[in-house]
Amino acid sequence: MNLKNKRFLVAGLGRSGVASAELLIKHKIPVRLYDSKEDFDTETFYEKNPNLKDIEIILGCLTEEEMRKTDILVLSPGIPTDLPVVNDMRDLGVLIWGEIELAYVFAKGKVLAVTGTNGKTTTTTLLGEILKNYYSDVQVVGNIGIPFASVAADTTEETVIAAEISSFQLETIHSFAPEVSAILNITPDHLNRHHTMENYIAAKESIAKNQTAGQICVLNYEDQVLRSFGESLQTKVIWFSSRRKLWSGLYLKGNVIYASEEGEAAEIVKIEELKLLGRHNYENVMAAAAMALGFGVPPDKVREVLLKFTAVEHRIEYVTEKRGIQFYNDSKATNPDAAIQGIGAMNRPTWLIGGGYDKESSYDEWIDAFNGKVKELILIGDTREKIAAAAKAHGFCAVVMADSMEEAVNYCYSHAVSGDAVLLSPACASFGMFTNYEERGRIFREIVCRLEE
Ligand code: UMA
Repeated sequence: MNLKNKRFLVAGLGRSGVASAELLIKHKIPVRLYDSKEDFDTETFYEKNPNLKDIEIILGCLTEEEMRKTDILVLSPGIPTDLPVVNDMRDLGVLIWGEIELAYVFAKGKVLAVTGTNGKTTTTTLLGEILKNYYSDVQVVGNIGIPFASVAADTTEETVIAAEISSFQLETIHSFAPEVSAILNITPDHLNRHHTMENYIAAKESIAKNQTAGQICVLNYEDQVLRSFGESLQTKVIWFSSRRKLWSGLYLKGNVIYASEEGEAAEIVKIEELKLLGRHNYENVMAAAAMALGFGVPPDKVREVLLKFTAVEHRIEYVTEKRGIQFYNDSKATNPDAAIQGIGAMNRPTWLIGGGYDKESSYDEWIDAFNGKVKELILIGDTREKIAAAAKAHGFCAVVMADSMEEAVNYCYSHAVSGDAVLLSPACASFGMFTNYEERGRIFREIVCRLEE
């Protein structure tokens, strides 16, 4: 398809929209921008994105005339694909692409793509580190926070791309075909967006839909949905399992992770040599290793990275599980934007510990992002009254004050039930109670580890 003659409309003016528009401009392709938020601050947007200063922005409702001026609509992942405006444009014959599809069409090199309900970020980060240990030009992109479109123009045939891809992003791919894909697990999530579990599963599974027989799909053998999916695939499947020995694939047996081909097993790493903890992390390790090995990275190059890789500390960092309650340290969320990601990552009812030093932030969007997930908000630090007032103004009244981190953690532990999560994601800086966010996170972890089971 000759894209030079196409008229693009980029919808959603967040990170994906900006990167998509900049990519199109680099290729000298006409583009207009659209955001449904009527009071979107275009002045600040142009200031922050000087490359886009001459590009028209349409806000609020799109008229049919505007729709008809479009050949390809590039949707940001946060925009549902079944909105009336998207349906109307589809009916008018407009092609609906996601940012990932756009980036893929322009990018050179090879893509290794990771999806799944949990563990995507750790697996993609680890995969990126392994690839960097063997290839000289590696990019780590996608849902992890760096839009694929932001690097697509800089790629060459030699570039190797590790991409974290969400179900939202997969809904709008058409030709996207990674050399190696992985689906880590599928459990209910984002059902407000996908409506049914079937739709959510279909979105996740579509990561492999364009892959050919020579390409690879890495799948979790212990996930029933993925087991039957893998059995139906034409693509080569590499299985991994943390529960049983496999004839072919990666598996955890005793304290060793093995890679086996037709019954010939070779040790990759012992779990006590890893710095990542927990069965879910061993699965992430196996998935990243399976992808890298399948792509052609030598086992010793994989192992070198496995030995030194640590969890992304203080960033939605899984601490431990006690009495069925999972604890997460997101101390690095020192502002409401970062804390929105923290709560966004939770898929259990959550006891949220927040508050700290007052940077005069607005907490409204953070509280809106609670989205029914927060059972109670436990507040510490200078900002606690201000956040409590904002929460109340938004109709969220389950707020408790604590005088120390210890009191906050103990409160959560004595009220939470099995299946809940406790998340430290303060939305504020740490000053006043701690030296920095690292100390705050460390103290949280220590208190959690001391809790009696
Ligand atoms: N908007 C509309 N109409 C709508 C909805 C949104 O115009 O109906 C506009 C908003 O007003 C805003 C813009 O769209 O201006 C925001 O777009 P976006 O929500 O797609 O956000 P981006 O900044 O482009 O970030 C997206 C991903 N966000 C979502 O999927 C919600 C980021 O994942 C990702 O890191 C980034 O692209 C780069 O690829 C975040 C996320 O929460 C971390 N992902 C979910 C998750 O991990 O669970 C899937």
